[in-house]
Amino acid sequence: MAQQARLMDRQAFYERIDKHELAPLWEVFRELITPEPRSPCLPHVWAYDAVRPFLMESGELISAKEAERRVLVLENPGMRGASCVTRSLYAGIQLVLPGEVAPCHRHNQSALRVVLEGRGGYTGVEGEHIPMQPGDFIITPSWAWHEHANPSAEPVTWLDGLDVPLVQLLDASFFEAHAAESQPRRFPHGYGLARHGANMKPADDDHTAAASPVNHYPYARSREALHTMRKHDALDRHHGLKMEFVNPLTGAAAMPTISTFIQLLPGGFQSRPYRSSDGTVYSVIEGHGETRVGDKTLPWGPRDTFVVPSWARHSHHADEESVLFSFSDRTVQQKLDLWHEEKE
Ligand code: GTQ
Repeated sequence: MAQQARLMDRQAFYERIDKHELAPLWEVFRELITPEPRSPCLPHVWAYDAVRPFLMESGELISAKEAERRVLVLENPGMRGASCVTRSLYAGIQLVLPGEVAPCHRHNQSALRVVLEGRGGYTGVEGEHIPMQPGDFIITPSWAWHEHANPSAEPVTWLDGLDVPLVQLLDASFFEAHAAESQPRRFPHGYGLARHGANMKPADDDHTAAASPVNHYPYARSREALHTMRKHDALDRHHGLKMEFVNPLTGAAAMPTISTFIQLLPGGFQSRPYRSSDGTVYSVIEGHGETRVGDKTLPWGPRDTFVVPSWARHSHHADEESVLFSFSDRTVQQKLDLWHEEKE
């Protein structure tokens, strides 16, 4: 009875302080300071074959120009309406139809692209036309002017990954539209890769920036590297053969807010269970397999996208030789001394 009265006194107290924008910590403490990550993010796979018809249908409903960006957002089923694939990251699948230009703009959100379909598109980044081939990884750094164009006869699609929710959390979003649909082209074909992607840098140029000066990591090169290394290197039990994309000037993650990786899993490979505090988005470049996340199984094939939440124990199985691109907020967590992993 005394206990009952005490609880009612507390409730009355909460109601009084509520009017003064005050609340008792002790009622929420255990939801705020959890013993380990407890994410609303759920594991999920978006099969490209299921998304593609809707994407093409959207192409008949709105132009790239009118939409600014014609994208179907990959909404994590545990966070519908929040435009996020993990708590900190956004993902979407973008379509540019033959003859279209998604107009030039810039924002301080950083973006990455993984090309899914089509061979004739390009992204203009700060005056360089970066050709888009399937599997290519392309960076649009924070505040870089960029437009997307498709002068070819086939549709071009790709996976977008942006740090939108992270920037939203910080209330730090800035955006500007360019006066022209396309910015003027200022550089020859392959310029960025020539300048910073040939294991050299311009002598006497000490300039470094948070984002990699290389905005294009062609799949042909990454694939070649993986296959050459595979002839010698032992496989990691948790990751197969996994490489991180880096800024060649610093060795740091290629993007300041998003870590990016590519990994080869040989046919029949079964990875040991693993978890880390960075919720991770995977884009399947080649191969078929499945990823077990807790008690859920995510089957995957080429061009599919799947997400593994923070701290969810998972393991990959490759039915055939497979290549997975992945991205997460790991580099942010590492800079803040927050990142953890656990290997079984
Ligand atoms: O291509 O600039 O998926 O600004 C979302 C926002 C793509 C882009 C997205 C964007 C872009």
